[in-house]
Amino acid sequence: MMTTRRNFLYLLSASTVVTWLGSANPPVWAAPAIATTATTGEFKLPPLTYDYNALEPHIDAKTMKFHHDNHHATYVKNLNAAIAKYPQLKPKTVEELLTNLGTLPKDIQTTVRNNGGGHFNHTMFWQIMGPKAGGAPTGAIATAIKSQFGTFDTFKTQFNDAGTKLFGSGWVWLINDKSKLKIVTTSNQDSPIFQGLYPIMGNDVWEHAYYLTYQNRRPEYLSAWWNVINWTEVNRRFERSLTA
Ligand code: MN3
Repeated sequence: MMTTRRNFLYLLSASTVVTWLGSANPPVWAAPAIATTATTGEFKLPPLTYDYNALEPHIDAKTMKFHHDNHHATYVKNLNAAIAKYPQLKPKTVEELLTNLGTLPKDIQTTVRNNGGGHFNHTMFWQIMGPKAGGAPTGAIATAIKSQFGTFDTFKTQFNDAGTKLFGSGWVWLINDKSKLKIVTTSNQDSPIFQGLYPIMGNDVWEHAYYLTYQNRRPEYLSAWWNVINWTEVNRRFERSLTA
C-alpha cells in the first residue's frame, strides 16, 4: 500500500518538472497572434456548426438554444453597441480589445470586458464541443496532459474540482502559461486572454449552462461535459497556443 502510494507521489512530483515536448525540443512560448480575424466593424454571432440537440443527453437542446441564441447573441449585441460609440475601435478584433482593456475609453471598459469576454469565451465554447466526441484526448494535447498531470483522469479531476469550487458564475480553463499547462478559473466573463494567455479549452460554469438538466448539481455537469469535447479542435488551439 505504502509503496504504491509512494510511487504515485513520485510520478506526480516528476510530472511537475517535465516539459511536455521533452528537453531535446523545448516548446517556445509566444504570445498568441491577436489580429487574426478581419473585422467589418461589427461582431457577429457565429452559427453553431451542429444541431441544438447534438450534445444530448449531456447538454440538452433547450439549454443549447437559449445559451447560443439568447445569451451569446446578447453579448454580441451589447459589444457592438459599445463599440459603435468609438469608430476608431471598429477595425479591432475582439482579442485586440480584450488584451488592451485598460486603454479603452473608460465609459465602455466594463461593457467590453463583460460582453467582449462573453463573445470570445462562448465562441471558443461552441467550437471545442461537438457530437460523436469525448473520450480520451488524442494528439499532442494528450501527450501534454500526460506530461503535466500524470494521467488524463488526474487532469479531469483537478479541472472538475476547480470548476466545482468556483463561487458564483465563471469559467474553468486549461491555459498555456510559459510552456506549462495550468488549470485556472475566472469570474463572470473574464478570460485568460485578458492577460494575453491563450485558452486551450474552458468550461462555462454559469448556471445558464447547465441548470435545466442538472439544477444545482454542477459537479455532475462538469463530469458529463467531457463526453462532448472535440479533441481535434482542442489540439488546434493547443498548437496555436505554442506557435501563434
Ligand atoms: Mn454562458
